[in-house]
Amino acid sequence: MGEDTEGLRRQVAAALKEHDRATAVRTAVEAVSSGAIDVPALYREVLVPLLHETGDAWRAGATTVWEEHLASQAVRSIVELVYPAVLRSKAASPPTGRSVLLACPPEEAHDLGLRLVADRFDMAGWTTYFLGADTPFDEIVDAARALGVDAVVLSSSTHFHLVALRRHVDRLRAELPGVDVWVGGPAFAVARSGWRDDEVLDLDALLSDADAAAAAAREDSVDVAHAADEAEAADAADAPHEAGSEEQKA
Ligand code: B12
Repeated sequence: MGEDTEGLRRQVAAALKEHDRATAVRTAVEAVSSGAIDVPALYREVLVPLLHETGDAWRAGATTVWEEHLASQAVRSIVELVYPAVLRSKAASPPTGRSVLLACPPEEAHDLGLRLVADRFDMAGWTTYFLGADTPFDEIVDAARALGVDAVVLSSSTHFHLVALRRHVDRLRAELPGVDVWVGGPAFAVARSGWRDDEVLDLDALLSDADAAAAAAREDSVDVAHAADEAEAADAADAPHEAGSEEQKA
């Protein structure tokens, strides 16, 4: 982490420690709008560590539940306020033509992590549909069908939700043939038995494959453009006669 990023993380954390939501939000949002930090680095190096520290402090009894709520709501405000920067980044990436529905399964309240994941899909050129926390199973199915998505991504933070999640994923697969169903989130860092590797999403791998495919597509289009340029140059080499004849005509 660069010194500036570390400084920003400390400023936002200090403001939240003082329960000063306005300063925390303004500091983070201005850092993005001034170009001091980009959104992926803000998430990775400032917001995620800050929330994890808040959770650790709560578990250690050093932070109250309301302070944890205050911090996570301030982070939510920051995330929504930098969404236009996410959309600019999305507009600059070639569209993948793929779409993803992101939801927390029933009874899972932790949706902030998944909200950040949605932005990463957006920035990689996917079309995203984010449904948030505690989404009823049938609504996930209906939305996936109505929107015709290519993939459904579910997040779980609490490991005691994993048994129910296994059931949901199996049912989703049966109800949505041809749709990729992936899971992820902190619960999988605690327990992963009973899950296949291809079910637990490796986001970096998926999005870097997509980046590589997009780069290859760009190269192909550059090659096509070069071929077109070369063909044009060859035509131009023949052209003097024609141009000359045009001139003569004129
Ligand atoms: C904020 C918070 C809450 C908020 C949630 C706000 C919200 N809408 O999201 C509220 C107050 C609602 C809450 C409630 C509870 N919480 Co809570 N909470 C947290 C806290 C402090 C931060 C979570 C967070 O937002 N993290 C920041 C995000 C950005 O990080 P992340 O979730 O890890 O996500 C990142 C990656 O994991 C990944 N990711 C996430 N999802 C996915 C999905 C895919 C597919 C992929 C590829 C990647 C991915 O991408 C993200 C970006 O890098 C954590 C502490 C911690 N260590 O995280 C506890 C924590 C998750 N909570 C915990 C608990 C126990 C609870 C409660 C049961 C408390 C209670 N007794 O009521 C309830 C559960 C409610 C429920 N039914 O789900 C425990 C979970 C323990 C466990 N191992 O199961 C934690 C770890 C706290 C602790 N240290 O014990 N909580």
